[in-house]
Amino acid sequence: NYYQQATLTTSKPTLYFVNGSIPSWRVMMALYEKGIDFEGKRLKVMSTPKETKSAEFLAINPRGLTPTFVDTDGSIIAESLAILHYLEEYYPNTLPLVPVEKSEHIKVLQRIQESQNLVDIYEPLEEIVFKTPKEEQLSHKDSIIKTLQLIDQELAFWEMYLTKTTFIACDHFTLADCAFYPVIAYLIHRGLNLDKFPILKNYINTIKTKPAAIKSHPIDWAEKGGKINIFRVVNNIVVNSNKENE
Ligand SMILES: N[C@@H](CCC(=O)N[C@@H](CS)C(=O)NCC(=O)O)C(=O)O
Repeated sequence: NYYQQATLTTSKPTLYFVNGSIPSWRVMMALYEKGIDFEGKRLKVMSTPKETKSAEFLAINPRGLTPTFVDTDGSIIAESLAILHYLEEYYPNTLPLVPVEKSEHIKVLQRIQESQNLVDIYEPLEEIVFKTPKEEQLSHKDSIIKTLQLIDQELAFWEMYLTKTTFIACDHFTLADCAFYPVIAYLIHRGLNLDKFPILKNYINTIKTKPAAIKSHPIDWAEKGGKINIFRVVNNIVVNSNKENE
């Protein structure tokens, strides 16, 4: 009967998300851009125990990670990039974000995966700043220098891509922009300086004004950047370590 059905299926899909996290941001951007109505369920990770590790959420995703998307038919899918493809496939009557034309199509597929490179390269910096005791941080100088170099090398690829097309994969907004923009916007929030990459800077300023970017922007994030400026902290570690060795 009607009431039974109402408890079994929901009228809107649910997105479990962590505020300010790159993977959740990617999916939200696609949902807003495609115009898919959803219920967002924010899980807190700063509290102990983390809400992502509650029994209720682990029953939905045993890894206890967000984003996790629960569709109206009960389908559950995790992993941000997989969810992007899922939305494209299973919400066919929404704004398409993967072009049909082959040369554009393959670029979108490639860029979606490539967007993860920058996340993977950057991650050690957060490890050092957030998870390493202060007195140990100086010993990571070499890995910081290496990581900063790799970030620059990686950014150079994206700068080059943007000399060829207006958006990150082709001349219109696609799933690749949903995958990539939150990565670079997050790094900027953490203090990344894009002065060496003017085209990328310009791209960010364009995307930033899109309704989907505004709506998916992390809650309570000030325009001036995060409380912890990762890039400033690691640069200070390098400078202080050089002083110690003088
Ligand atoms: N590869 C995953 C990464 C997901 C992930 O690491 N999510 C983090 C937020 S950035 C999370 O939910 N963490 C919760 C926890 O650590 O308990 C994806 O792209 O979706």
